[in-house]
Amino acid sequence: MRAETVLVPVVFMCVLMSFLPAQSARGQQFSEETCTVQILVPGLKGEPGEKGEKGAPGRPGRVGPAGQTGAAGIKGQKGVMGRYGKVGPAGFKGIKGDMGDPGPQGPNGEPGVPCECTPMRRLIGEMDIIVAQLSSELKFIKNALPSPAAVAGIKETDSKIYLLVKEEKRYSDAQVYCQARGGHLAMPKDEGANAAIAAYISEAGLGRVYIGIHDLDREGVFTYVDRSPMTTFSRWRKGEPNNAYGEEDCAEMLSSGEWTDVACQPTMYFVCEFDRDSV
Ligand SMILES: [Ca+2]
Ligand SMILES: [Ca+2]
Repeated sequence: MRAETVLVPVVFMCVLMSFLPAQSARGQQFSEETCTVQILVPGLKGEPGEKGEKGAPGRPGRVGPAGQTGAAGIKGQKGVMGRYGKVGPAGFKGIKGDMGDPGPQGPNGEPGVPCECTPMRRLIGEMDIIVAQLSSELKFIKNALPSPAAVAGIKETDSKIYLLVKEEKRYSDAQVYCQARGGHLAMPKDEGANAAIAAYISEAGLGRVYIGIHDLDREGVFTYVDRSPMTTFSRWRKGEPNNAYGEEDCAEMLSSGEWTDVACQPTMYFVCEFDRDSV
């Protein structure tokens, strides 16, 4: 490479000089002497040059293949606590707890306003008595009435309460019915009681009912059903008691208030009697 570089300028110079006009002897001489050298040989190899400076960085290479998966790293530290989650659904109702301790005593109230309390106290006392009486009577009615349809209300006097029972029963069963409710068959012992029972029968539209009079213990000797003697009062109908057919040992009251002796086996309505004090 280096030899070719030297040879080319020599050949070029010879060809150029042959075409140029000869101006002088010196010029002609020079032309002939120069072009006589026809052998062209490469020059000697020169000494190694000095080491060049480091070149600029080359262009980036191509992207290499993906590397292998690395080994597992060391477990990190526990993170900070996260936010609270959403509120869950309500749970089941728990068991009732024990009663708490009594609270402290409250402050004293305001002083009351003076008033005329005596009349009010008296009124309240009277009302208490009425309420107690009504409660007692209500209790009695609930206990005594078999059903509302079976009784034509009750009849009261100052000392007695009468109950007309519209259930037909024999004399003995009627007495049992009245006794079971704390009373007995009606025993009219004075005109007032007799009139009250008679009115009761009449107002109910009835003709006759059993009352508590009989001669079951001794024929012809009538007593009240509680065996108390009949001494000062009686309202026998004219011609009664007659013990008809030899079998009339019980008594009924007519709506007129008069009494007759009748047999004890037939069933009919009856009137019970209760002491007001025991009700
Ligand atoms: Ca008789
Ligand atoms: Ca008779």
